[in-house]
Amino acid sequence: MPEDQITLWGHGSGRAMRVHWMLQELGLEYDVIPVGSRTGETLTEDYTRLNPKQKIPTLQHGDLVLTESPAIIAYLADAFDPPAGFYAPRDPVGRAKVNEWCVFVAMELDAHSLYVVRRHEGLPEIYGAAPHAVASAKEYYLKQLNAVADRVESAGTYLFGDAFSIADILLMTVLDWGCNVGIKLPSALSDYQLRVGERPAYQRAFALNYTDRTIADVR
Ligand SMILES: N[C@@H](CCC(=O)N[C@@H](CS)C(=O)NCC(=O)O)C(=O)O
Repeated sequence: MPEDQITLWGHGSGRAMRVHWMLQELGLEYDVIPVGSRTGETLTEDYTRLNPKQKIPTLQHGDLVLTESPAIIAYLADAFDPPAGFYAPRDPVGRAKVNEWCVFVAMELDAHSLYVVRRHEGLPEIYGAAPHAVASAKEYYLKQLNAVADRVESAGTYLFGDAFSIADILLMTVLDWGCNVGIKLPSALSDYQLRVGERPAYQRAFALNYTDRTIADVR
């Protein structure tokens, strides 16, 4: 594969949306292989060779193959020059603070909260119905969101003030996801969601990622 070629495997999910969005923010050209989750397309021999976890998204950049949406967008922020207004610090403290928010969103809001809802409310036939776990995961998500609402109110437009970052990409995808499973956001975060949703790169990525849905459908 040419060393600068970028290929994104995956569409139709919030995790794939993160990568589409970051690529759009950076204005990069890329090929999309529209592999969907739970379609059987992640289970083929070819795809499993690329991503043994049989999940989307997967990014190829030249010879590099990368999985895990937070790691992929962090790589892209490092590998390419950020556009004006995009906060991609190169110093250890700046990177650590962005990373702190990224890990918080990926662990507390995604893995420990919404993914529990997804598994035990959305896919009971695979993971088993667990109404208590679902109720507690939703409650936990809302509790953790309070910390985010405080930050957004004091920081300004984005998590890091006027500058947009990969932490906002992750946060926005879990806010959309929370709305999609019927969780009402605190007003500071629904304002943030409307504001961030105005970004042209978000809208382009949304159209590419969710070919069968509009933004209104996920909110
Ligand atoms: N931690 C991974 C999660 C990837 C993931 O779970 N992807 C889902 C779609 S959002 C998937 O491919 N599911 C297919 C399956 O579990 O069979 C990431 O953030 O990239």
